[in-house]
Amino acid sequence: MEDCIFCKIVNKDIPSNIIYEDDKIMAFEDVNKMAPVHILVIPKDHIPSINAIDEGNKDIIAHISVNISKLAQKLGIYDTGYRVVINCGKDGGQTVEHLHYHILGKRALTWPPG
Ligand code: DGP
Repeated sequence: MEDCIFCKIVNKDIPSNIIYEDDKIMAFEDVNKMAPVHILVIPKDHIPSINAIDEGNKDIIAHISVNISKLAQKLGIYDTGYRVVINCGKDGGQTVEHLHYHILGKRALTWPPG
């Protein structure tokens, strides 16, 4: 997707602090940190939102899932805990239309969200 900011990050057209990368996914620091640890995990393929997850791309989603706790270990939040957030659509607060998992940690996070 030409005008997608996260596709540009995947293609290294926009710089980011990359935490992890393989052939299917990328994890990088969120530019607008809401916790001492705040990264985004994205599929390299352009999937617009959680609404677009289906049988055809479920392997990428599984791959993200198995990597989340590995990333938590790498980031030092595996034992203290963390939150994984996927915003979807306008009411969900999604501002970038490329599926992304926020991983937040290294502070106590309030619940419920506002
Ligand atoms: P959401 O509101 O769930 O769509 O979250 C989008 C997040 O993406 C938001 O926390 C800020 C982050 N973000 C937006 N543009 C950039 C960027 O160019 N670089 C990085 N690293 N993060 C970005």
